[in-house]
Amino acid sequence: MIARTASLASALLLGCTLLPSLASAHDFTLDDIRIAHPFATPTPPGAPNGAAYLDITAGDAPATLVGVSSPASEAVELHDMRMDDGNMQMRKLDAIEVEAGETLTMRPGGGHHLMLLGLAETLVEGESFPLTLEFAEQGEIEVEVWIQEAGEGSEAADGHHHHDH
Ligand SMILES: [Cu+2]
Repeated sequence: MIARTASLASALLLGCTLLPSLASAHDFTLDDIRIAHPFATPTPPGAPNGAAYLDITAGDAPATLVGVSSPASEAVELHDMRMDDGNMQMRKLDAIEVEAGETLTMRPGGGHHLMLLGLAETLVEGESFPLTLEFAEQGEIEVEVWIQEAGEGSEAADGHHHHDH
């Protein structure tokens, strides 16, 4: 468990300093829940785990995320990462509740994220994979997760930052 925790933490910390470029944001809706730009950061070859991030905006009713699954990994857990006594601690949550009208933002480097445990394949930049989110009241929605490096742009540049490859 210690080795696993350490590798998870280092994978997450890779994305700590900069946010991914989200110039081409992609959104999904389920009832009045909005899921904005799901993404995952690339993993080194052989890495057992990865992490995915997305924003959830609840509509008139609260949105309670109770389960996530994906062919990209054996399991997907809801995690929260916080500083505790100077150490980054990750804990598993049974659910993530977003109040009506609120937005939950997931970003590398801390807070909520979706932990991909037991990756089927290395997460390679430029590729994507499906992810199914299950909400307590509204049911399931499948979203497409883009794999992108967390090293370009910034939150301030979101929507204004364009670049061609
Ligand atoms: Cu985690």
